[in-house]
Amino acid sequence: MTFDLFDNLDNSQDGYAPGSAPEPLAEGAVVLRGFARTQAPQLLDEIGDIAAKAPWRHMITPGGLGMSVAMTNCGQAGWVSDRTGYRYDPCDPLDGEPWPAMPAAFFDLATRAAAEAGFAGFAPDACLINQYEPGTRLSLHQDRDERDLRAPIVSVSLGLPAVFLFGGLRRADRPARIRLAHGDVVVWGGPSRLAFHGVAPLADGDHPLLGQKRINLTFRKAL
Ligand code: MD3
Ligand code: FE
Repeated sequence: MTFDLFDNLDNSQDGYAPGSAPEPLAEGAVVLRGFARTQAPQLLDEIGDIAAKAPWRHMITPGGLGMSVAMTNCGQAGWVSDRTGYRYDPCDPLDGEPWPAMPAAFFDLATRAAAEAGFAGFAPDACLINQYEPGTRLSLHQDRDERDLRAPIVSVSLGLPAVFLFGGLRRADRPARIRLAHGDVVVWGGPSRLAFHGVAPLADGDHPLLGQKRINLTFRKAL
């Protein structure tokens, strides 16, 4: 007879038990399955407040194409893209106002996750918030607009599950496919910090908290 502490949870949307051991993905990259699950309703409340001030928008790449991911930001700086390039900007270009402050619950979650993964003292000053609907994808890219690449990036997945593509240091390296579900947190640091990565087109689904959406928070030390 075996006992499963998580027998009572409906994992059908998620597939993984919260609080399980950190799962190494690659050098410097660690998955914390379900780490954000209990805070998710509060995070979603805060995201609603942020989007009321700094609305979701589809940014334009320097190549002139609209991104399929809808984005907003909070914190001292926000990631923006337009015809002139990518940058971190202290203000929302839609209204020239500072981005909404990073909620304490966001900062707390990101610093606790980073510490679990060996990055004690991580102090994010920017949080990019990505919203996906079925069909939305994010093509392979590197995150290299941050000043200090020694700081990790912490990502929090909410809502519908996604297939995350995790490649190598060269664009041509064939990416691994990793399922990221509601509440999963990933810390990307060390040699993984400059890995190419992306998100496969989101599959249809219906999440109890988010309906037909996935939201991803990425915490960065940008400045
Ligand atoms: C690996 N977001 O916003 S999060 C991004 O799910 C971004 O919305 C994806 O890539 C999303 O830039 C993926 C996971 C992630 C974020 C940053 C990374 C993985 C990373 C930076 C370096 C290596
Ligand atoms: Fe990225």
